[in-house]
Amino acid sequence: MSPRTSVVWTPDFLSYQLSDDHPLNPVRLDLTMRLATQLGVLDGVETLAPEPATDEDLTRVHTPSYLTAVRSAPHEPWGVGHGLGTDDNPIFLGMHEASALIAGGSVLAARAIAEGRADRAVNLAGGLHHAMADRAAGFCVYNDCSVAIAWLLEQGYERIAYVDVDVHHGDGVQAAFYDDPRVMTISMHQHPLTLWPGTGWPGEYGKGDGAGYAVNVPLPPGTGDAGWLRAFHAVVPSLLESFRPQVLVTECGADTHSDDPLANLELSIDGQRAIYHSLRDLAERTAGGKWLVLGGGGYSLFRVVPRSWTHLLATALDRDVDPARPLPADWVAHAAGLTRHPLPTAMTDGHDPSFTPWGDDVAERVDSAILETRRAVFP
Ligand code: TV1
Ligand code: CA
Ligand code: ZN
Repeated sequence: MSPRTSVVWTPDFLSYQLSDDHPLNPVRLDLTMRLATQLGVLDGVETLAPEPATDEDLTRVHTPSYLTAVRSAPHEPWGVGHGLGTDDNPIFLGMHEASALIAGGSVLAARAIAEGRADRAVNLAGGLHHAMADRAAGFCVYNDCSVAIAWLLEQGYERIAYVDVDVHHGDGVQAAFYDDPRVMTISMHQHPLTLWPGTGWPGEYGKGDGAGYAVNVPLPPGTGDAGWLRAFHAVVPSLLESFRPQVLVTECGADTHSDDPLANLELSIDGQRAIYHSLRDLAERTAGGKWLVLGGGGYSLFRVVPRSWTHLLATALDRDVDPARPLPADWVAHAAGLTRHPLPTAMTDGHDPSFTPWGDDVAERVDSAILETRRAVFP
């Protein structure tokens, strides 16, 4: 039987705009939905419109005093604290409402799966993995990933796996469940010595009952498709095979791409497409086909995110898009009206992600990262 996939979407997601010149520009979501629509990926797909997460949902993860601060910040911006009012997390009008709507979207996606109405559910506006219990961080106000996982635990789920392929460490989700063996968190990311937030060392493996249920794979700057996939396949499948999650939750930030302005990995669209296919395969093989797909970072707004996440949507819908597919002229014309950057012409970067750069010194350092992680989590 082919899996049923729900897509959570509302144009109101575009109101999560931290500031005019902020890298997390919602135009990337608008361009993705336009591209997926114009390629026919969303034909006949019913989208689910979210409600804002309730205080009950949010306080499974966040403190009540933080919610009060987020609500009041736009009106009382002085001395609000909680990480609010920084360059990364500016205060904006409607901040609570926009952030709670995204978290509500991830809860709705989780609910579609829990109620058996869907096997897979996607919220591309989600993936705000840095927000902590009591503070905003790294463009993230409410941690929708953690809020959705906490909701699933509340329904009685006992094993949730969270796999984070964003180039940044999934620190907020790791922290929320650090001592909880019901949630296995795995983050692949650029090495903490070279990228904010500076955590995600292999030695961070969980504590108390949760020891062994946090996994970190730091990758050297310059890691490309082959090295990234090599590290992933050396670590993630065997962990999920033994953990046997009831739901696989994935944070699918597209900021691993070589064009991304915020980080220094060197993946291509083709490598990212291969990641999404591997995640789908793992959901099928290890999680009974239950797959909750969240967005995340991705700051090459025109050249990368729309193509990468269109492949992600297509993967979740089992409507894989041929990399050779040209971009629709209407989409290119629309995007060309918004940027002076040259636009891509096809759904590929022309890379073969299975190509292995033998002898490359980055490959060697990827291998030592793999060994370090394996030593920490396979005692
Ligand atoms: C406003 C305008 C904010 C331009 C932030 C890059 C900006 C960054 C900006 C930026 C930027 C970071 C730090 C802050 C150390 C801190 C969605 C004191 C050109 C999931 C979050 C990265 C990644 C935060 C989020 C990082 C995600 N990098 N221009 N800020 N400073 N913060 O380095 O994981 O993708 O860069
Ligand atoms: Ca990550
Ligand atoms: Zn990121």
